[in-house]
Parts: sequence; structure tokens; C-alpha cells
Amino acid sequence: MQHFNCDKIQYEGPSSKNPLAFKHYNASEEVGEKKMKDHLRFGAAYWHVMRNELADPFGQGTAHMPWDDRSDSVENAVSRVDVFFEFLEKLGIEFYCFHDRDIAPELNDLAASNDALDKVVAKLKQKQAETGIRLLWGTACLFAHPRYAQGAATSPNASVYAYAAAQVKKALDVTKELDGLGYTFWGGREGYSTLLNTNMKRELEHLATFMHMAVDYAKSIGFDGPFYIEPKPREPSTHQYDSDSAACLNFLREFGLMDSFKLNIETNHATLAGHTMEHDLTVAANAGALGSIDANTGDTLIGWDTDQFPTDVYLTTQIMLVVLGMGGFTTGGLNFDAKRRRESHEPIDLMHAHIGGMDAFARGLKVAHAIREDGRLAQFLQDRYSSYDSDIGEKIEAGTTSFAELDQYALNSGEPSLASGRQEMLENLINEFI
Ligand code: XUL
Ligand code: CO
Repeated sequence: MQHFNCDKIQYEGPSSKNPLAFKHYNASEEVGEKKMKDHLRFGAAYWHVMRNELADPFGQGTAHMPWDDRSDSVENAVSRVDVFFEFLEKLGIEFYCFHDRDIAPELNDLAASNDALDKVVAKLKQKQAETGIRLLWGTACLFAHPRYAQGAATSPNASVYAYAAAQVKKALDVTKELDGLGYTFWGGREGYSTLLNTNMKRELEHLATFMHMAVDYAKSIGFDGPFYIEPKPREPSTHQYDSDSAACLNFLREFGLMDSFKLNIETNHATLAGHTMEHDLTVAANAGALGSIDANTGDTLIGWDTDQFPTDVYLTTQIMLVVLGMGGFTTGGLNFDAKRRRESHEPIDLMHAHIGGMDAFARGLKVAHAIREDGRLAQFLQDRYSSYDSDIGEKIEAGTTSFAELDQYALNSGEPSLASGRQEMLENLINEFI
């Protein structure tokens, strides 16, 4: 049975007028050393594709999918899996991500919820084996249920903390069972609404202990990770502890977790933090900790996490410049943590949305590769810092000089002559390739 009214989406090239075709994403085409699909490693988000009815704070969902009876039954959950894999196969998306509660319902108690999860996981495992599609990362939903209203691993209530740990333990078991490549922590409720009722120090220590126990448990079941932390500054909390790349790295270093964790950077979260995506990616990459990407975009006219599909080639170019610059993904990929607008409620809109995102990243990849091949941007950067390649600059970088020597140098050399930063020239250079 077909749930999406289309055949497998094909590459038809830039002159195609077919809205259900790729114009730029040609999975097996080589860009540099690798095929496009292996550079981009696209993933789809189970929560948006299968479970998002597109409600917003002012109105109910508009997207009631014909295959979904909207019940919390395990049968309904299992039958969604077939639809999801049809969707992935038609787009040629080779990875996916989920929260425990997206794929299976939360039932009356933890044991019943775990049983439901096992039934759906068995079905996912079967579909993975049939198709070769893989789990990019799994996670536990520690933010939707009312018990997590005051946090999960940062809850003031130790019983809630224990419940969250049990949920992560099970989510790790199923991620391992599905041969998942990674495990993500997004701490939507790990933060606070007011400091009047919050012991920030204790909460952060509890969070670190929780992550250490997760790492220990993963080792005990032979899951070799990596773990990812996904930064976001706020929403639903007023302040989320994992607010941006720098804050996450500081936390990981303070609590001795750098060996087991990398970051999963999401565009709309970076911009909510007041950064560009390029910035948060660069901070992570510089620490050797850029693991994976949640590919979406925000809307500068709306101040919240709109999770839109990325269509801006300038943005995808900047992202791919960082990804290529670090030598590409290893375990990570580009997971479309993105949803359709509330107005786009038909199943086929899921196709249009993902085609657009995949084409935008294909163009970003090609542009970024061409910029790197051209070499002028890299050369400019190298030249800009060339005074550190010899003489006094070389000594500064090697740590073999002192304030006394630099003082003598400054006294002898007179006023430095500073070259232009050439921002506008470099912006023009990027546009040459776009
Ligand atoms: C929320 C968000 C999450 C994480 C996984 O803003 O991005 O869906 O990606 O929990
Ligand atoms: Co995300």
C-alpha cells in the first residue's frame, strides 16, 4: 500500500520543472572524494515526520495523517513504521532519529511503556534489515510528560530523577538493539524558570552525575557511542543549562565528560542563542567536538524555535564549509529536525519539504567544495595570520617569548602597519560561487 502519492524521488537536474524531483541532490554523484550522500548523511526526524500534527500555541493540529488512527495503541505505533520507511525510501534518506515516546506510546506505567517500545523496536529492526536504513541517534523524551515539568536530571525531586534514568537506560538499550550510531541529550527541561527556587550548583552536579551513569551504562552494554549534547538557550525553560556550544563544552570539561561526548548543533538553537550557525559549529569543531547537525532554520521575524526546513543556500554553504573543513562527519549527519508550516498539512508536503532541504544542502556542499578547491579564501586566511609564522610571531605561538621581549620588540619596531580585513571582498568571493 502506498501512503505518499508519488514514486521514488529522482534526480532530474537543475532544468527540471518537476516539483517532486531533486534539482541538485544526486546521491551517487561524487563531490571531491566522496559521494554526495556520504558527505551529507541525511536523516529524518520521527517526531516531525510521523508525530507532528502541526499544532501551534494558538491552534490545534491541521495534519491528521490518513494512516494514523490517532490512538495510543501499540498497533497504531507499529503500523506507522511502515509508512515512515516508505517515506525514507522514496526520498533516499538513509538515516533517522527518534525519541522513545515518538515511536511508541507512554502507557500506564514504566513497564508497560517499555513493553510497547520493544514491540515497535522489533518492527524497526526488521525494516532496517530490509532497507539498510540506519538509526543516526536515539534519545529519550524527558520533557513532554508533566513529571518532567521541573526538570528530569535536574529535577528537585529524586524520584523524578530516577524515572528519567530508567527511561534513558531503556532508550540506550533500544538504541543499541537497533545498532544506533549515537545517543543525544537535549535538555529541554534541564534549566530553570526562576532562580528563586533553583539551586543551580546542585542541579548541574546532578546532571553531570546522570551523564556519567549513562556513559557507564552504555559501556556495560557495549554501546560505544558517541553521546551528543544538543545546545539550546531556552524554550521551554527560561534558561537551558546547555545553552550554546561554549556552555556545553565548559560543562563537559568541568565534569570530565569530553571523552564520551560531542555536540549536536541545531541551526535554530544557535540563532536563538544569538549566534550564527557558523559560529556555534566553529566553536564545536575547534574543540574536536562537532558530532552531528540538526538541520533546520528559524525565522528572524518570529522569536521562537520555528524549526523550518533549510532553503537558504548561503546558510547551507556556511555549514558545509565547516563540515568539510573538519574532514566530514564520522558518526553524525544532517538530521532534518524541521517541520512543515501549519498550512502545509497534506502528506505530500513532507516530500516537498525534505526535497527542498536536501537540494539546499546539495548546493551548499557543491559551493563549499568549489570554494575550497579554488583556494583563495583559505589563502587569504593563511596570509592574514602570516606574521605569526616567523620571527616574533612564531615565538608567540610557541610560547617562547615574554612581555619583556615583546616590549623591546615594540620599542624597536615602531607603529605596526595593519592590512585590511577585506570583508567585502570576501563576501563578493563567496557570491562568485553561489
Ligand atoms: C527541540 C529539539 C529536539 C531535539 C531532540 O528543540 O531540537 O527535538 O532535537 O530531543
Ligand atoms: Co533538535
